[in-house]
Amino acid sequence: MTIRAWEMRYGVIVPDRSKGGHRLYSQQNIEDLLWLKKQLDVHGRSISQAAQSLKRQKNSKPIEQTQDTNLPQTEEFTLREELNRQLYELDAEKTHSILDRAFHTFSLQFVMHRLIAPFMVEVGDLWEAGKVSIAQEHFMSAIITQRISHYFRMFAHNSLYPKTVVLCPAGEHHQIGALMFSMFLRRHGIDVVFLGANTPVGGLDSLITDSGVERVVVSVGMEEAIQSANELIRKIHPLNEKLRFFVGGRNSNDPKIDSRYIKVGHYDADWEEVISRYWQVSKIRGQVNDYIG
Ligand code: B12
Repeated sequence: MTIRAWEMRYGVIVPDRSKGGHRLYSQQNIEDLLWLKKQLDVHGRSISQAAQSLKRQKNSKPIEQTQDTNLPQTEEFTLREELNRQLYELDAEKTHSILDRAFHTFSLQFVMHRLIAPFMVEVGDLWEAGKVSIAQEHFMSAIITQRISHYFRMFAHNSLYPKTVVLCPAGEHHQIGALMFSMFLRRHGIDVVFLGANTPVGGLDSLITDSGVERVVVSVGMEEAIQSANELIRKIHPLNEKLRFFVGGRNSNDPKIDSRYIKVGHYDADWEEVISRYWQVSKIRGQVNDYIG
């Protein structure tokens, strides 16, 4: 009865029907049900929170095709559950080894978009529901920031690409999304200066004009940060009309955002398109290969 109620009310488990109208549960349906049950029993979440998380996971857009697509989806769930447990055990070593496993099993993009991003959203849900403290959330954010930053240094950059500054404007403390986009640029060989959270406009002008920066990327998660993102473009844009400005993040579609910003979507596929268009990655890569070849 409970399963049917979950199906009716939350629409997350939708079994096929036999000709006679009986429900036919697939292996995936069963795994989803077990996952939901675990969220309730082990993590003390409500069915509506767990169902929302499951829907979000299922609705997340497919990312670039990698070897990952052949791997069992259950490993992704297991890793996320193990990370979830670390919110309560707060064991840094174990958390790092879970992330080690994730990075060894899946590609960097996959770990960032399919594991870390949805997991952090879950952390936010739990925090909002009073089930996770700010200290637990900080613990996870700090470890994840360290891990992404660690990979950041491993990619060489190519000076033919436009040098890029990535920052969160004043009042914006959420920096993991900006770091993920920086990582993505860096992986494509772009020289990124990552300034991180809560960057005031004062002093940026000299950095941007004196160091050959050609692209400025801003992350706007909080509505309150829109004003500082707009102040930034108002002050910096007139210094060099050739500079291009980009905006991403949860509130980047807000109509209050200065229209000179080029909007970048949330997903990997959008990012690919933007960098090939505005950083001309494939074009320059061709030139480099021609040169080397
Ligand atoms: C971690 C966290 C924090 C940490 C951030 C640590 C850090 N170093 O980054 C700290 C403790 C600082 C924090 C503070 C606050 N937080 Co907080 N936080 C979160 C949490 C749990 C996760 C954020 C995160 O990292 N998500 C994962 C990343 C990958 O997702 P993302 O940032 O959305 O990025 C994705 C896209 O948006 C996009 N993206 C993001 N930036 C960019 C940039 C570019 C250029 C591009 C292309 C794409 C892009 O790409 C990413 C992948 O898809 C969220 C929950 C949630 N739903 O996200 C709440 C959440 C965002 N926080 C919230 C709140 C309310 C706060 C506080 C006000 C709490 C308080 N009372 O103090 C403060 C505000 C601080 C501020 N002024 O910015 C709310 C925001 C609600 C709202 N109004 O929008 C959320 C949604 C929690 C909730 N459920 O209520 N938070």
